Amino acid sequence: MVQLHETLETILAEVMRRNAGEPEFHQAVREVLESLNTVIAKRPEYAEEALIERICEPERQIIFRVPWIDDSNQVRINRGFRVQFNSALGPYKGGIRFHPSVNVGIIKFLGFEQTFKNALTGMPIGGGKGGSDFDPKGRSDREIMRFCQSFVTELHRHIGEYTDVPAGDIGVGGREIGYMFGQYKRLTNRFEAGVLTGKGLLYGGSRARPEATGYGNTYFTRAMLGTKGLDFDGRTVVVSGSGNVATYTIDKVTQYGGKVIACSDSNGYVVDENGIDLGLVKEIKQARRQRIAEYARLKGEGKGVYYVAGGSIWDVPCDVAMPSATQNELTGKDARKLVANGVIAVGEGANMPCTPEAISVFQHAGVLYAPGKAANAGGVATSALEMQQNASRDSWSFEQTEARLAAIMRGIHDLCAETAEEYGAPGNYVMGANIAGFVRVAEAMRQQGVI
Ligand code: NDP
Ligand code: 2IT
Repeated sequence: MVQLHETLETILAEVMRRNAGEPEFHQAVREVLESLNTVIAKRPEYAEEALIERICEPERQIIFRVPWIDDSNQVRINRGFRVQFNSALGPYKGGIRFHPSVNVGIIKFLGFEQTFKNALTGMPIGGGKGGSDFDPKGRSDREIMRFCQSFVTELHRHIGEYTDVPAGDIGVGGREIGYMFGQYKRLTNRFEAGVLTGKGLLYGGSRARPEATGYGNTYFTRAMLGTKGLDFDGRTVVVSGSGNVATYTIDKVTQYGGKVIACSDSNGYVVDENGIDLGLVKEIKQARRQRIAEYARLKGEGKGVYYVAGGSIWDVPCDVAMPSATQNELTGKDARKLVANGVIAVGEGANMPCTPEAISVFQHAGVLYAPGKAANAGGVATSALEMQQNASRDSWSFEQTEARLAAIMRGIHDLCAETAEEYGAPGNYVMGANIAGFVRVAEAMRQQGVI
């Protein structure tokens, strides 16, 4: 652990006291504060007027009851959250997560990270995050619809195209956004396309939004490899998860000549030494909504195809690791295993998937490491492009949208690399991303007075 400057240590202690029992939030704040050691030495104005303390305190936190009726007519209760973290750069923007592990600390860490990520994109969006402890697994389509309708019946009064613009995250994809949009429209009597992103193409969605996070991480990781004269071509890659981010990471890595040999879900991982068959993953996950174990069953075990229940996907030797499932899924032990197996780069598709110990292992071993708040920013950046299309009542081609995404990711990569260099930590993308994101948010807040 990096020793914090005295001022920052005091700020962290206060954040931990005020947000007791929220370890993920503490972890996310600590990482950013560690990067600010050099900033406050160089730019002392950023330690004045409680600017850092204000950035660590969400502007607004909403917690609400979500009652709904299941298929057996039983009344169920879940808890809904929206943390509106920071609006210095634009309306709050960030996804909604449906997962039983969701609590206020998880949503807070995600909203905090989102604020800096959104700043890095250069788009006019503030940071927010929401969700529920609702578990969509095994629920019928009708149950999902009723849940989404009830969730938005409360959420609708807090969101809007100029206020707060949610999108998807774990457990929330195109289907759920559709149900939420439909209910928002009924409640407000407004076809307000810009209130949600990740919509279907027929009613204001953007081309390339489903692909954007996975594609974006691939562009970022490729740019990072490029700084050492390396590329994906001929490399073996392991991608954890098999949801939205993982799927389109596999797609783009394969297009660049990489061979993705493993992916996973929360039950276990599948290895296919011939290269993961993406069509089959999509059939299992998007059409049938089944477990990844089905992959090995349908392909037939043997000939380089096998499924491992439980276990760690990071035991599979690879050149590039792209964690794309959830927070803290890659531990220090996993990182040591990856390093021993010769990993050269790690690109985070998920939010905070590597533990602090894992990051430290990679950095000390000289492994190229791209933090999620920079590498996975392509999703939210394309959401901002969706808002732009909605505002101008336009619809861009796939090629045009993807070209904008690629340019934004190149911009984020270069900004992080240059900022790391400027602050005396060349090649350290964690420092680069945290400092560049922080400076943009902090500067906008300074110009707007004590807010
Ligand atoms: P999905 O719901 O589409 O997929 C999530 C995948 O991760 C599933 O395979 C899921 O397995 C697995 N997973 C989820 N929770 C756990 C867990 N606790 N342990 C092990 N595996 C788990 O979500 P996304 O692909 O959208 O999101 C993945 C990550 O990327 C998240 O960290 C999210 O915050 C981040 N992200 C998403 C963006 C987006 O645009 N969607 C943008 C930027 C970041 P199972 O089905 O078994 O639960
Ligand atoms: O973590 C993320 O950046 C997302 N889940 C996407 C947010 C968005 O508003 O598109």
